[in-house]
Amino acid sequence: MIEDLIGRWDGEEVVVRFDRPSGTWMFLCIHSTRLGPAAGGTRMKTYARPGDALRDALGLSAAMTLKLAAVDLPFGGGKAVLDVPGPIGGEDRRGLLLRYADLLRSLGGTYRTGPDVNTSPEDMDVIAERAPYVFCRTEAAGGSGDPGPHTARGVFHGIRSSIGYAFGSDDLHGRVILVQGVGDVGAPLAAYLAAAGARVLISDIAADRVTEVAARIGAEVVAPGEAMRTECDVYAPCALGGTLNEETIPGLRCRVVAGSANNQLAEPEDAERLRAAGILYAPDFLINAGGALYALGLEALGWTRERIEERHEGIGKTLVEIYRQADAEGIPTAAAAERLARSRLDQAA
Ligand code: PPY
Repeated sequence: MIEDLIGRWDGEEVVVRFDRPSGTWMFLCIHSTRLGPAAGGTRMKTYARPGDALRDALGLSAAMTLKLAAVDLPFGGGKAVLDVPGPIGGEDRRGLLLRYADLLRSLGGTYRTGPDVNTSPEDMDVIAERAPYVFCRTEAAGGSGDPGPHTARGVFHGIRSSIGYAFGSDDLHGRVILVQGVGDVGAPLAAYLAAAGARVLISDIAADRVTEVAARIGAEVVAPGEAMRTECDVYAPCALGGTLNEETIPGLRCRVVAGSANNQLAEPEDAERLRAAGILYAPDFLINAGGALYALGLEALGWTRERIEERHEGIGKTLVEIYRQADAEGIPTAAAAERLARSRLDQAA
Protein backbone atom coordinates (compact mmCIF):
# COMPACT_ATOMS: atom_id res chain seq x y z
CA MET A 1 0.00 0.00 0.00
CA ILE A 2 2.70 2.50 0.96
CA GLU A 3 4.70 1.82 -2.19
CA ASP A 4 1.58 2.29 -4.34
CA LEU A 5 0.62 5.55 -2.65
CA ILE A 6 4.06 7.10 -2.75
CA GLY A 7 4.85 5.62 -6.15
CA ARG A 8 1.86 7.41 -7.71
CA TRP A 9 2.70 10.70 -5.97
CA ASP A 10 4.88 13.20 -7.80
CA GLY A 11 6.37 14.98 -4.77
CA GLU A 12 9.92 15.19 -3.44
CA GLU A 13 10.10 13.59 -0.01
CA VAL A 14 8.08 11.76 2.63
CA VAL A 15 9.19 11.53 6.25
CA VAL A 16 7.51 8.90 8.41
CA ARG A 17 7.83 8.51 12.14
CA PHE A 18 5.95 6.29 14.54
CA ASP A 19 5.71 7.99 17.94
CA ARG A 20 5.61 5.11 20.39
CA PRO A 21 4.61 7.04 23.56
CA SER A 22 1.36 8.32 21.98
CA GLY A 23 0.84 5.63 19.32
CA THR A 24 0.82 8.36 16.64
CA TRP A 25 1.88 7.96 13.02
CA MET A 26 3.54 11.11 11.67
CA PHE A 27 3.62 11.69 7.91
CA LEU A 28 5.46 14.79 6.69
CA CYS A 29 5.06 15.25 2.95
CA ILE A 30 7.29 17.71 1.13
CA HIS A 31 5.66 17.90 -2.25
CA SER A 32 7.70 20.67 -3.85
CA THR A 33 10.45 23.11 -2.95
CA ARG A 34 10.75 24.54 -6.45
CA LEU A 35 9.39 27.97 -5.51
CA GLY A 36 10.84 27.99 -1.97
CA PRO A 37 10.69 26.04 1.28
CA ALA A 38 7.64 23.79 1.52
CA ALA A 39 4.85 25.33 3.65
CA GLY A 40 1.56 23.94 4.89
CA GLY A 41 -0.27 23.10 8.07
CA THR A 42 -0.11 20.13 10.42
CA ARG A 43 -3.36 18.18 10.63
CA MET A 44 -4.22 16.05 13.65
CA LYS A 45 -6.84 13.40 13.06
CA THR A 46 -7.71 9.78 13.70
CA TYR A 47 -7.79 7.57 10.62
CA ALA A 48 -9.01 4.00 10.23
CA ARG A 49 -5.54 2.97 9.01
CA PRO A 50 -2.18 4.76 8.80
CA GLY A 51 -2.30 4.37 5.02
CA ASP A 52 -5.40 6.60 4.96
CA ALA A 53 -3.46 9.28 6.84
CA LEU A 54 -0.56 9.01 4.40
CA ARG A 55 -2.94 9.28 1.44
CA ASP A 56 -4.46 12.43 2.96
CA ALA A 57 -1.05 13.99 3.64
CA LEU A 58 0.22 13.23 0.13
CA GLY A 59 -2.84 14.80 -1.51
CA LEU A 60 -2.94 17.81 0.79
CA SER A 61 0.75 18.54 0.21
CA ALA A 62 0.25 18.50 -3.57
CA ALA A 63 -2.66 20.93 -3.16
CA MET A 64 -0.37 23.26 -1.18
CA THR A 65 2.07 23.38 -4.11
CA LEU A 66 -0.74 24.42 -6.47
CA LYS A 67 -2.16 26.89 -3.93
CA LEU A 68 1.06 28.74 -3.22
CA ALA A 69 2.02 28.83 -6.91
CA ALA A 70 -1.47 29.97 -7.97
CA VAL A 71 -1.27 33.04 -5.72
CA ASP A 72 2.40 33.62 -6.53
CA LEU A 73 3.92 33.09 -3.09
CA PRO A 74 7.62 32.14 -2.90
CA PHE A 75 6.96 28.85 -1.10
CA GLY A 76 6.59 25.24 -2.08
CA GLY A 77 3.94 22.79 -0.92
CA GLY A 78 4.01 20.52 2.10
CA LYS A 79 1.65 19.11 4.70
CA ALA A 80 1.96 16.96 7.79
CA VAL A 81 -0.58 14.60 9.28
CA LEU A 82 -0.43 13.35 12.85
CA ASP A 83 -2.59 10.23 12.88
CA VAL A 84 -3.45 10.04 16.58
CA PRO A 85 -5.18 6.95 18.02
CA GLY A 86 -7.84 9.19 19.66
CA PRO A 87 -8.41 12.63 21.18
CA ILE A 88 -5.25 13.84 22.91
CA GLY A 89 -4.89 16.76 25.34
CA GLY A 90 -2.92 18.07 28.27
CA GLU A 91 0.60 16.83 28.87
CA ASP A 92 0.20 13.96 26.40
CA ARG A 93 -0.56 16.42 23.61
CA ARG A 94 2.31 18.66 24.65
CA GLY A 95 4.73 15.71 24.64
CA LEU A 96 3.59 14.62 21.19
CA LEU A 97 3.95 18.15 19.79
CA LEU A 98 7.45 18.52 21.25
CA ARG A 99 8.58 15.23 19.73
CA TYR A 100 7.00 16.30 16.43
CA ALA A 101 8.91 19.59 16.74
CA ASP A 102 12.20 17.69 17.10
CA LEU A 103 11.46 15.92 13.82
CA LEU A 104 10.50 19.21 12.15
CA ARG A 105 13.73 20.85 13.33
CA SER A 106 15.77 17.96 11.96
CA LEU A 107 14.53 18.86 8.46
CA GLY A 108 16.37 22.18 8.70
CA GLY A 109 13.61 24.40 7.31
CA THR A 110 12.76 22.41 4.15
CA TYR A 111 9.23 22.15 5.56
CA ARG A 112 7.60 24.98 7.56
CA THR A 113 4.34 24.36 9.26
CA GLY A 114 1.28 26.02 10.75
CA PRO A 115 -2.18 25.01 12.04
CA ASP A 116 -4.67 22.85 10.14
CA VAL A 117 -7.66 20.71 11.12
CA ASN A 118 -7.46 20.10 14.90
CA THR A 119 -4.30 22.09 15.57
CA SER A 120 -4.27 25.64 16.93
CA PRO A 121 -1.99 28.64 17.38
CA GLU A 122 -1.47 27.40 20.97
CA ASP A 123 -0.18 24.11 19.54
CA MET A 124 2.15 26.12 17.28
CA ASP A 125 3.53 27.89 20.38
CA VAL A 126 4.45 24.48 21.80
CA ILE A 127 6.11 23.33 18.56
CA ALA A 128 8.00 26.63 18.40
CA GLU A 129 9.63 25.87 21.74
CA ARG A 130 11.78 23.38 19.86
CA ALA A 131 11.61 24.27 16.15
CA PRO A 132 11.90 27.66 14.45
CA TYR A 133 9.92 26.70 11.35
CA VAL A 134 6.42 27.54 12.58
CA PHE A 135 3.84 30.06 11.33
CA CYS A 136 0.68 31.18 13.15
CA ARG A 137 1.86 31.07 16.73
CA THR A 138 -0.45 33.04 19.03
CA GLU A 139 -0.28 36.80 18.71
CA ALA A 140 0.82 36.90 22.38
CA ALA A 141 3.86 34.82 21.38
CA GLY A 142 4.61 37.09 18.42
CA GLY A 143 2.92 35.01 15.72
CA SER A 144 0.12 35.86 13.29
CA GLY A 145 -2.48 33.86 15.22
CA ASP A 146 -5.44 31.94 13.81
CA PRO A 147 -5.45 32.07 9.99
CA GLY A 148 -9.08 30.82 9.79
CA PRO A 149 -10.83 34.21 9.56
CA HIS A 150 -8.30 35.27 6.90
CA THR A 151 -8.95 32.16 4.84
CA ALA A 152 -12.61 33.12 5.20
CA ARG A 153 -11.87 36.63 3.92
CA GLY A 154 -10.33 35.23 0.74
CA VAL A 155 -13.26 32.85 0.25
CA PHE A 156 -15.68 35.74 0.76
CA HIS A 157 -14.05 37.70 -2.08
CA GLY A 158 -13.97 34.51 -4.15
CA ILE A 159 -17.69 33.88 -3.64
CA ARG A 160 -18.55 37.46 -4.52
CA SER A 161 -16.56 37.31 -7.76
CA SER A 162 -18.02 33.91 -8.62
CA ILE A 163 -21.54 35.27 -8.13
CA GLY A 164 -20.64 38.24 -10.30
CA TYR A 165 -19.44 35.92 -13.04
CA ALA A 166 -22.37 33.51 -12.82
CA PHE A 167 -25.21 36.00 -12.39
CA GLY A 168 -23.89 39.24 -13.90
CA SER A 169 -23.94 41.13 -10.58
CA ASP A 170 -21.85 40.60 -7.47
CA ASP A 171 -24.48 42.08 -5.17
CA LEU A 172 -25.06 39.50 -2.43
CA HIS A 173 -28.48 40.79 -1.37
CA GLY A 174 -31.01 38.03 -1.84
CA ARG A 175 -28.41 35.46 -2.86
CA VAL A 176 -28.76 32.15 -1.04
CA ILE A 177 -25.47 30.71 0.15
CA LEU A 178 -25.16 27.42 1.97
CA VAL A 179 -22.09 27.12 4.20
CA GLN A 180 -21.39 23.49 5.08
CA GLY A 181 -19.27 23.38 8.25
CA VAL A 182 -19.16 26.40 10.57
CA GLY A 183 -15.80 25.84 12.22
CA ASP A 184 -12.70 27.96 12.12
CA VAL A 185 -13.27 29.14 8.53
CA GLY A 186 -16.97 28.48 7.90
CA ALA A 187 -18.22 30.52 10.86
CA PRO A 188 -16.37 33.76 9.99
CA LEU A 189 -17.26 33.22 6.31
CA ALA A 190 -20.96 32.90 7.15
CA ALA A 191 -20.70 36.12 9.18
CA TYR A 192 -19.07 38.04 6.30
CA LEU A 193 -21.75 36.81 3.90
CA ALA A 194 -24.62 37.68 6.22
CA ALA A 195 -23.17 41.16 6.81
CA ALA A 196 -23.02 41.68 3.03
CA GLY A 197 -26.75 40.92 2.71
CA ALA A 198 -26.79 37.27 1.62
CA ARG A 199 -29.35 34.81 2.91
CA VAL A 200 -27.08 32.34 4.67
CA LEU A 201 -27.95 28.70 5.30
CA ILE A 202 -25.59 26.74 7.52
CA SER A 203 -25.10 23.12 8.43
CA ASP A 204 -22.69 21.30 10.72
CA ILE A 205 -22.54 17.90 12.35
CA ALA A 206 -21.91 19.70 15.68
CA ALA A 207 -25.43 20.76 16.75
CA ASP A 208 -24.32 23.16 19.50
CA ARG A 209 -21.98 25.00 17.17
CA VAL A 210 -24.51 25.41 14.39
CA THR A 211 -27.13 26.72 16.83
CA GLU A 212 -24.73 29.27 18.29
CA VAL A 213 -23.59 30.57 14.87
CA ALA A 214 -27.16 30.70 13.52
CA ALA A 215 -28.32 32.82 16.46
CA ARG A 216 -25.28 35.11 16.32
CA ILE A 217 -25.40 35.97 12.60
CA GLY A 218 -29.06 35.32 11.77
CA ALA A 219 -28.60 32.24 9.57
CA GLU A 220 -31.01 29.36 8.92
CA VAL A 221 -30.00 25.84 9.90
CA VAL A 222 -30.09 22.94 7.46
CA ALA A 223 -29.69 19.33 8.62
CA PRO A 224 -26.26 17.92 7.72
CA GLY A 225 -27.75 15.16 5.59
CA GLU A 226 -29.77 17.70 3.55
CA ALA A 227 -27.00 20.24 2.91
CA MET A 228 -25.81 19.03 -0.46
CA ARG A 229 -29.35 18.58 -1.84
CA THR A 230 -30.59 21.99 -0.72
CA GLU A 231 -31.47 24.52 -3.40
CA CYS A 232 -29.16 27.55 -3.25
CA ASP A 233 -27.11 29.88 -5.43
CA VAL A 234 -23.78 28.91 -3.87
CA TYR A 235 -22.78 25.76 -2.06
CA ALA A 236 -19.71 26.49 0.10
CA PRO A 237 -18.02 23.33 1.41
CA CYS A 238 -16.09 24.43 4.49
CA ALA A 239 -15.66 21.15 6.36
CA LEU A 240 -13.50 18.21 5.37
CA GLY A 241 -12.73 17.48 1.72
CA GLY A 242 -14.05 14.95 -0.77
CA THR A 243 -17.73 15.99 -0.65
CA LEU A 244 -17.91 16.39 -4.45
CA ASN A 245 -18.06 13.01 -6.12
CA GLU A 246 -19.87 10.87 -8.65
CA GLU A 247 -22.77 10.29 -6.25
CA THR A 248 -23.25 13.81 -4.88
CA ILE A 249 -22.70 15.99 -7.98
CA PRO A 250 -25.91 14.90 -9.80
CA GLY A 251 -27.92 15.84 -6.70
CA LEU A 252 -26.54 19.39 -6.33
CA ARG A 253 -29.10 22.18 -6.75
CA CYS A 254 -26.74 25.16 -6.88
CA ARG A 255 -25.21 27.29 -9.62
CA VAL A 256 -21.81 27.77 -7.94
CA VAL A 257 -19.56 25.66 -5.71
CA ALA A 258 -17.14 27.90 -3.81
CA GLY A 259 -15.84 27.05 -0.34
CA SER A 260 -12.77 26.71 1.83
CA ALA A 261 -12.25 22.96 2.24
CA ASN A 262 -9.04 21.48 0.89
CA ASN A 263 -9.33 18.74 -1.75
CA GLN A 264 -13.07 19.07 -2.34
CA LEU A 265 -13.09 16.80 -5.39
CA ALA A 266 -13.01 13.09 -4.59
CA GLU A 267 -11.26 12.44 -7.91
CA PRO A 268 -9.97 14.65 -10.77
CA GLU A 269 -12.88 13.63 -13.04
CA ASP A 270 -15.27 15.47 -10.71
CA ALA A 271 -14.06 18.78 -12.16
CA GLU A 272 -15.49 17.76 -15.55
CA ARG A 273 -18.65 16.40 -13.89
CA LEU A 274 -19.29 19.85 -12.38
CA ARG A 275 -18.63 21.58 -15.68
CA ALA A 276 -20.96 19.23 -17.54
CA ALA A 277 -23.66 19.89 -14.91
CA GLY A 278 -23.39 23.62 -15.56
CA ILE A 279 -22.00 24.34 -12.11
CA LEU A 280 -19.29 26.96 -11.75
CA TYR A 281 -16.57 25.51 -9.51
CA ALA A 282 -14.09 27.77 -7.71
CA PRO A 283 -10.93 25.62 -7.56
CA ASP A 284 -10.37 24.90 -3.89
CA PHE A 285 -6.63 25.53 -3.84
CA LEU A 286 -7.14 29.01 -5.26
CA ILE A 287 -10.18 30.26 -3.36
CA ASN A 288 -8.84 29.01 -0.01
CA ALA A 289 -5.37 30.57 -0.30
CA GLY A 290 -6.29 33.50 1.98
CA GLY A 291 -4.86 31.91 5.13
CA ALA A 292 -1.52 31.26 3.46
CA LEU A 293 -1.45 34.80 2.01
CA TYR A 294 -2.08 36.12 5.50
CA ALA A 295 0.36 34.00 7.50
CA LEU A 296 3.22 33.94 5.01
CA GLY A 297 2.61 37.54 3.94
CA LEU A 298 2.65 38.86 7.48
CA GLU A 299 5.35 36.65 8.98
CA ALA A 300 7.72 35.91 6.09
CA LEU A 301 7.25 38.69 3.55
CA GLY A 302 6.68 41.77 5.72
CA TRP A 303 3.34 42.65 4.15
CA THR A 304 0.99 45.20 5.71
CA ARG A 305 -2.65 44.33 6.54
CA GLU A 306 -3.71 46.54 3.61
CA ARG A 307 -1.55 44.57 1.22
CA ILE A 308 -3.01 41.31 2.51
CA GLU A 309 -6.57 42.56 1.99
CA GLU A 310 -5.60 43.53 -1.59
CA ARG A 311 -4.25 40.04 -2.17
CA HIS A 312 -7.46 38.56 -0.75
CA GLU A 313 -9.43 40.64 -3.28
CA GLY A 314 -6.97 39.39 -5.87
CA ILE A 315 -8.23 35.83 -5.30
CA GLY A 316 -11.59 36.96 -6.68
CA LYS A 317 -9.95 38.64 -9.69
CA THR A 318 -7.84 35.60 -10.49
CA LEU A 319 -10.91 33.37 -10.25
CA VAL A 320 -12.72 35.46 -12.86
CA GLU A 321 -9.72 35.17 -15.23
CA ILE A 322 -9.73 31.42 -14.69
CA TYR A 323 -13.49 31.22 -15.38
CA ARG A 324 -13.11 33.18 -18.63
CA GLN A 325 -10.31 30.93 -19.85
CA ALA A 326 -12.15 27.76 -18.88
CA ASP A 327 -15.35 28.88 -20.64
CA ALA A 328 -13.51 30.02 -23.76
CA GLU A 329 -11.75 26.68 -24.05
CA GLY A 330 -14.49 24.40 -22.77
CA ILE A 331 -12.29 23.00 -20.01
CA PRO A 332 -12.97 22.59 -16.27
CA THR A 333 -12.10 25.59 -14.09
CA ALA A 334 -9.78 23.38 -12.03
CA ALA A 335 -7.77 22.63 -15.18
CA ALA A 336 -7.39 26.33 -15.94
CA ALA A 337 -6.27 27.07 -12.36
CA GLU A 338 -3.80 24.19 -12.43
CA ARG A 339 -2.37 25.50 -15.65
CA LEU A 340 -1.76 28.89 -14.01
CA ALA A 341 -0.01 27.23 -11.05
CA ARG A 342 2.06 24.96 -13.31
CA SER A 343 3.19 27.87 -15.47
CA ARG A 344 4.69 29.50 -12.34
CA LEU A 345 6.37 26.23 -11.38
CA ASP A 346 7.74 25.77 -14.89
CA GLN A 347 9.13 29.30 -14.94
CA ALA A 348 11.07 28.56 -11.78
CA ALA A 349 12.45 25.27 -13.12
C1 PPY B 1 -3.61 25.73 3.93
O1 PPY B 1 -3.99 26.69 3.25
O2 PPY B 1 -4.17 24.63 3.87
C2 PPY B 1 -2.45 25.90 4.81
O3 PPY B 1 -1.92 24.94 5.27
C3 PPY B 1 -2.03 27.31 5.01
C4 PPY B 1 -0.72 27.47 5.70
C5 PPY B 1 0.40 27.74 4.97
C6 PPY B 1 1.59 27.93 5.59
C7 PPY B 1 1.67 27.84 6.95
C8 PPY B 1 0.55 27.57 7.66
C9 PPY B 1 -0.65 27.36 7.04
